[in-house]
Amino acid sequence: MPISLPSQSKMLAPNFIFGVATASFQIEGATDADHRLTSIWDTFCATPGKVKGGDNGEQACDHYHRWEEDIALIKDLGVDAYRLSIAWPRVMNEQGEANQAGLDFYQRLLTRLKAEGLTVFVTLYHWDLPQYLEDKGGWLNRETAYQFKHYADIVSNALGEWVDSWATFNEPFCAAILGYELGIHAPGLSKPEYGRQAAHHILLAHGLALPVIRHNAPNAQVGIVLNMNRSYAASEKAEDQFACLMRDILDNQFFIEPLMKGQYPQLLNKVAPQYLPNILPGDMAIISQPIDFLGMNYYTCNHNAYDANHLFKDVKNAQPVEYTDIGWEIAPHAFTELLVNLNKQYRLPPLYITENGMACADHNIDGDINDEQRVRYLHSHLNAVHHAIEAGVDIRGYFAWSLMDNFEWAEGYSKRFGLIYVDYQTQQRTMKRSGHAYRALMDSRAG
Ligand code: IFM
Repeated sequence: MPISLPSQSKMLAPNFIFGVATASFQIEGATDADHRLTSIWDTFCATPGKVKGGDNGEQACDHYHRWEEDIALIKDLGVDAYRLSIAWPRVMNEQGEANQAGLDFYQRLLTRLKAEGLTVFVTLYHWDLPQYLEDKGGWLNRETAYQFKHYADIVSNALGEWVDSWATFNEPFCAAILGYELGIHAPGLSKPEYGRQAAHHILLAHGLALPVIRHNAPNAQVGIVLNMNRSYAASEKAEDQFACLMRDILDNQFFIEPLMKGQYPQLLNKVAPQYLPNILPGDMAIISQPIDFLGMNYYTCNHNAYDANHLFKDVKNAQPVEYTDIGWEIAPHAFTELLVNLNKQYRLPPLYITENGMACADHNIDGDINDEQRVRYLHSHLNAVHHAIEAGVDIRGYFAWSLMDNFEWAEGYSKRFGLIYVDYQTQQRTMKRSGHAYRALMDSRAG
């Protein structure tokens, strides 16, 4: 089955950007190279029971040494753009000075990406906080937001020449809530008030860094990447409708509303004030400065029933539906609805779909990785984006997650999201059927 779009789709126009995405800790490996500092994910991986199979990022896809081969693979896919992240622990030392050896790696990488004619999207923070900052409180410490501003200054100064688009953060929800409220990601803390305070400091860090990046890289666009799932109620019952509303508020609106409107969802004051962080005067104005784009990562939807202790609890869709290998419901219609609803709620800047994809239990059988389910997923979700554009949402690009299989956080290497299969024993890369199908879609645009 091919991945196709209606022939009149705006997504086939030359100015719509197609790309693939990765993140530093998930692919780079080489955790000891060139004076790299320890990150919170190194520590988390080394803590027994935190990551499936005891996996860690020491080797990952060895991209730190194989980046030339990986750029050739990006070119093979025929895409316009590549989205990557910078590892903070590689490019700074504990004194807060630049680590030139780490910056050199990214300079080589970015120079080649530009020489290959690719548009470069860089994320400054995709979860690998230096451990020494966590030891001082991490994102619970307001000072970390100022450290991030300094880091953004150093990196945008050193690398600005090659970067077309800067995102300050990837998925503040995951960094803050999974890391500090639910304890399932690094640093593994779990208190409701921690998650929201960490989120506030991350959003503050975003706002503090914006003018700095704009100053250092005036020709690039600057924004932030949020992840969102469409929330549904488990039933028509008022209490389940309320649960759904709270899920949407706590997971989605809590992150977008401060950016777009300079406030946290007002309903929290009434029904769940324990989820409101400490805010200092002026913070919300810093957070809500205009951005050039909003990145949106979408994978799935959720269904919610009322729970007296936690306001909502996840339930399975009562309808027979398809799930991915990581257990996420496949719901392309929810993707369109999410985008259209956000567009009604907010005056959004241009959007990029900065991640979308699925985990499949892939097997390499004599060089053929038959991931037809992923091909169907990409087809249906790209068409969901098309429908959102038709409904008036300003979407400028789409990045498949991910270029290649990689370290899937608490799932270790057990879940594969790549368009390219990675054999972790040999580090051999093999294009999956989804990669070939994505390439064919790219080719279909030519002329
Ligand atoms: O692998 C992650 C990525 O790092 C952030 N967004 C979701 C992906 C799949 O879980």
